[in-house]
Amino acid sequence: MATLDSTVDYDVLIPNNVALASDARVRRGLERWHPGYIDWWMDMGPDGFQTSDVYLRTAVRVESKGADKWAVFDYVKMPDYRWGILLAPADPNREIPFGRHRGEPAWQEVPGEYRAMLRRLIVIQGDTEPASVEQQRFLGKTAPSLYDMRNLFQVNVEEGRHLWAMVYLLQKYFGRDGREEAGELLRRRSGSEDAPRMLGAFNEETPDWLSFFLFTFFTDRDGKMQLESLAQSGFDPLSRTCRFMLTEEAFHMFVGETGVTRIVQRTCEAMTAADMDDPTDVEAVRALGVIDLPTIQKKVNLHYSLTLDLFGSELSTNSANFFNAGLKGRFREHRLEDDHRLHEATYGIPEPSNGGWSVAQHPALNALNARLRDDFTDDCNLGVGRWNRTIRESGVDFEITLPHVAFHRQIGVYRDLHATPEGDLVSEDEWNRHRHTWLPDDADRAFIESLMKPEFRPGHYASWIAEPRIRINHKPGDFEWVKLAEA
Ligand code: BYC
Repeated sequence: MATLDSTVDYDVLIPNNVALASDARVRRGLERWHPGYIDWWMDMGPDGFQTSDVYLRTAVRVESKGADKWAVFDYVKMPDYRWGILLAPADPNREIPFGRHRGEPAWQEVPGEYRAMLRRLIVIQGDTEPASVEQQRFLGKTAPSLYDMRNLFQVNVEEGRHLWAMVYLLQKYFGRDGREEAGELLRRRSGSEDAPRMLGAFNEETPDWLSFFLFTFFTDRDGKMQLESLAQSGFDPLSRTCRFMLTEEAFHMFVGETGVTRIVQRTCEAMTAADMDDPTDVEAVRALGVIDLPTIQKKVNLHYSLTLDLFGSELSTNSANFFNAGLKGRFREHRLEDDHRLHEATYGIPEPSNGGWSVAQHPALNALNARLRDDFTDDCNLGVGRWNRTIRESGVDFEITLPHVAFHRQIGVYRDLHATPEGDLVSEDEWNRHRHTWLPDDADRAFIESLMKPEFRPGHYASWIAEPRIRINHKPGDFEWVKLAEA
């Protein structure tokens, strides 16, 4: 019988609230997968810190009940982290909220006709989780503080747990091919020529801490949008899994947003202290040992555009099929007020017209990726607004903006266009001539890299980033977030 309590059973090899103890087949499958996962973590997880004690958050139940919080904090060596299988509590009356099966009871087993589609969605979601750990594996060595290092490792172990979440679904509901897919998730590698990760942005490098903060701001936010859409799924185990993953995901975006805020704040403080009022005087600002705002803007352009590609093509029959089938909904579908079937509805997509842009209407069912991407942009703009407030309050005259949707796209309806960040269409030659003013070039990368020196003393921060205002679990400023193991 399924566990009614939302507390996790930690007395077993694989902590869970899905009654694994009484599900011998799945338990054996997961126990067989476990050593490969640990091997992968040791090979591809944070390099050089596996024996350090890290002050980590671990989920112990799937919802907070009064004084009993859903997670506890303590020092843990990362390979000993309790990666578990945690699903949000079941609602026995839940119905499929959208698509052609709307109103039918949510599926507790995989609907045969949609098996392949569902497996594909779960595999793609699963593939991104280990990919991000691989992309970030060397960052610990250049952490600007122990606080930031701890946050990086927290994000990493939770991505590891999210992989477990998808592997559980594959093993429990997809039999032999689910087990094979679970193995493949450990075989592919970010950036590999032979066996790359499935989606573009997950094969890019995350070479420095500004990239890390922008990745967690933008790309983890794609994770949030996709998980919100999958949390609506008519396949109830997927919905419940994603709902709990979202609890953890919020922290990842907090890391990204506050990380960039602290960088911007430090830059503005240094400029003000040096009585400098031209933020575009890149060399002079860099000489202060901080990251100039134009370079941050270029990195924003890069990470935002790479992340837009993760939404797939603006017009997609796949997304229409996912929706019609009741497998993947819209962002917070349950809060939307329409027929949740979308047969008559349309959705506007910007397209070039007469040297400018106009909005063309398309069947809403085909435009679901564009809609989710627009919801993503709205969500991003809230955070960008907070960065700009920090700049404004310091008296510096600069504004960070998100580039036009057609800028630097590799996937979807804009991929063959050459658009500037403002959305002007230019020739390929002109675009290439200006590329270095819109996207980071080798000199920008070399400058950022030159700042990436480790700062491992408790309570100290690298020159280019401000101290955080909010600390995890109300710990004091000189708290030893990571107890580094002796070399
Ligand atoms: N790169 O109809 P299309 C996260 C493929 S992040 C390479 O345009 P569709 C996280 C596509 O697979 C969230 N290939 O798009 C964040 C398809 O291939 P097939 C991850 C791409 O299918 C940070 C073909 O092109 N979760 O959690 O409607 C840290 C035509 O596809 C790309 C999900 O994405 C690309 N960028 O939508 C850690 C949710 N884009 O089938 C974690 C699950 C498209 O013809 N996935 N293609 O061989 C989905 O919902 C959909 O698969 C996508 C694509 C939104 C990705």
